[in-house]
Amino acid sequence: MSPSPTFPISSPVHGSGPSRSQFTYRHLNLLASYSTSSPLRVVAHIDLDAFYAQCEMVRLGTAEDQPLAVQQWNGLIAVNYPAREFGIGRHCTVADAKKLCPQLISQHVATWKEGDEKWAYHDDAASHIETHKVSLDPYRLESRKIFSLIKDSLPPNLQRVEKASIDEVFLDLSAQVHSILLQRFPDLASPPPYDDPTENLPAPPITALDWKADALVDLNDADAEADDPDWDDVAILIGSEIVRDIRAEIRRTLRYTCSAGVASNKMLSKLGSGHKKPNQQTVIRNRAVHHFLSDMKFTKIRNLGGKLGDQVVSTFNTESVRELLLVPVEQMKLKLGDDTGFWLYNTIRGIDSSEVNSRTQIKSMLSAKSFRPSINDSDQAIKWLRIFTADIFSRLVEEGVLENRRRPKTINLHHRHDSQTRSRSSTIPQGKILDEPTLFNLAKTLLKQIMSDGKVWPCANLSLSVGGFEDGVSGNMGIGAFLLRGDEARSSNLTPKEDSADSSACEPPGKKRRVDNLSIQRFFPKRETCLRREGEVEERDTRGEEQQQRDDTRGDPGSDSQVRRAPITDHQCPRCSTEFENAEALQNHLDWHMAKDLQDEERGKTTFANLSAVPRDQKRAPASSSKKQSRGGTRKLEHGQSKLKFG
Ligand code: TTP
Ligand code: CA
Ligand code: CA
Repeated sequence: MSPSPTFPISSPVHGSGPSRSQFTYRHLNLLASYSTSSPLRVVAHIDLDAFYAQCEMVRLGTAEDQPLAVQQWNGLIAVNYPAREFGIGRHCTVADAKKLCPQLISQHVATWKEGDEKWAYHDDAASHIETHKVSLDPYRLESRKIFSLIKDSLPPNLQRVEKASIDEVFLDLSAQVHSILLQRFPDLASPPPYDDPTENLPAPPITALDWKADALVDLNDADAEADDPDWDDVAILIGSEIVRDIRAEIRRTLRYTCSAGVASNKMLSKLGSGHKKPNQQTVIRNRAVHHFLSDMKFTKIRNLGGKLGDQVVSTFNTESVRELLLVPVEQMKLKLGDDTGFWLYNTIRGIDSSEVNSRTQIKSMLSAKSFRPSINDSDQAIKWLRIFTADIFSRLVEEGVLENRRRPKTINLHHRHDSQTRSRSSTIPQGKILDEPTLFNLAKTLLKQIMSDGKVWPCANLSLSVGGFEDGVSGNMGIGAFLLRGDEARSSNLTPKEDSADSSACEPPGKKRRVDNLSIQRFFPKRETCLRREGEVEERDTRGEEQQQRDDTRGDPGSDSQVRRAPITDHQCPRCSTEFENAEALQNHLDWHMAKDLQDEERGKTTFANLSAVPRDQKRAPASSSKKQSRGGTRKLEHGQSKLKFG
């Protein structure tokens, strides 16, 4: 077989190389089925550069080199790269940033204004924190466009895309890479010698790969570079070509730049996307993993930034991967427990078998506001409930509530007065289209319930959430069918997705591993742990939202109170490790957890106790809000959105 023209030999390497690959036919076959145990696996992570700032640049049509930051009240939540050159970062106040760069455009995020029916960009928002609430809808909308474009650029039958937050996705490219490998190297499709899948593959008929402009993570050992490429290198190269094309398409069509990492698993690909920014992609070949990781602080690794990371630092008295690599697995298990020790031992060696999970549907949505000063009567509270319901409803529309694709079953109102927190929840009547007035009325009823409970004013925080999402009528049965069939449609079609055909495409990792990992859940944000719980699909669905909510909390919606500044270490959520600027922001966030706990609690029940009070000290939490479907453009809130001049 001659070298494929798609693999131009950029720098021929000496030596004839081994005639057999170190990989087997079985490894190749596993690639086609997204098996996490294939050593040829290819996973990419794409993260938008300075995302909110780019959204504003695109919307406002600013020049590429114009310094711009996104402002929330008097702080900054996103800073574009031209502005970063002036030393401006999230830690800056608007005033400080303007001193550093007088020509900086500081665009305030869109807000819902008390009494308004729709969010908008208000010039005076910064000085009206008491009557405005931040809306991230503009960014969610752009996020969805990007996500759809990514999905559309992949072959429909060979894609696995996980939306990991408002501005990032993981792609498992394994099956697509497998199919391209077979096209380019047809010999690979031949049966293995003796029909034995454990036979080694022939070596790739190439001696050097053309990585174009990719940032290749170096090898520390020059000899390792001299070794001819094996199939894992070729697979990652193909993955990297796919990612380069996707990034070019995002740039061409939507005008955003993003950075990407291409590697053999999620952990490494995420480290890769952050390695060189902006607008670059980093490839971490298997042969480079050791060198790449050993130079790193392990606190940069996913899941090791928070509480677990702190524990590891204090246990082993180092932040360095290189030093931690010297610790034997037995000692890690002894000090951290069997499961955590084993997990850490693998992680710092670049081993991560978590799946890319394309079913990140949201399970709850939350809209909340902390009041400073507190609000004092029900009229004020009701004005906010109107905003919350409009906010949630617009997200429900995007989630397909009008077509009954998905709808929530429960609504929860959470109220804080002094240190006392009260919650009420209720079921959302099924069998008819869920509209905004229905939600608003339910919210008002919940408020009345809370008010009948005793002294409730002044109120420092209100949050409204909906949850218990179920899949609705699917396929071509749209809204008309639902209107006609009502309860009948609901009872026959509201089946959980677990039963749907594609759930089997996301086989969870082996049961043993999931059980093994249970005991390390306490260290991780819910989004990480949920993969390993029972009730796989339900829990897994939370991940996207959790991350989204973390975005939300940082950018605002959840708490609406503080802009997160970095670095922050004092106010970390003990439950999900998110860090906050001060105790109040953390308290708001904990309140949010509690609201979510209540929802989770409710989710477990088949029927709800009618509007019952729920005690405060419940534990556990997921999150809210996120989206993935691209939208049609004709529904009510679409028009609201179209006020924006994106692109
Ligand atoms: P990030 O991806 O963390 O950062 P970024 O996209 O602004 O910059 P980078 O090029 O380094 O990736 O966050 C995505 C968006 O989430 C960010 O644009 C704004 C929002 N966000 C906050 O609102 N507050 C925060 O503290 C962080 C970290 C992000
Ligand atoms: Ca980003
Ligand atoms: Ca990000």
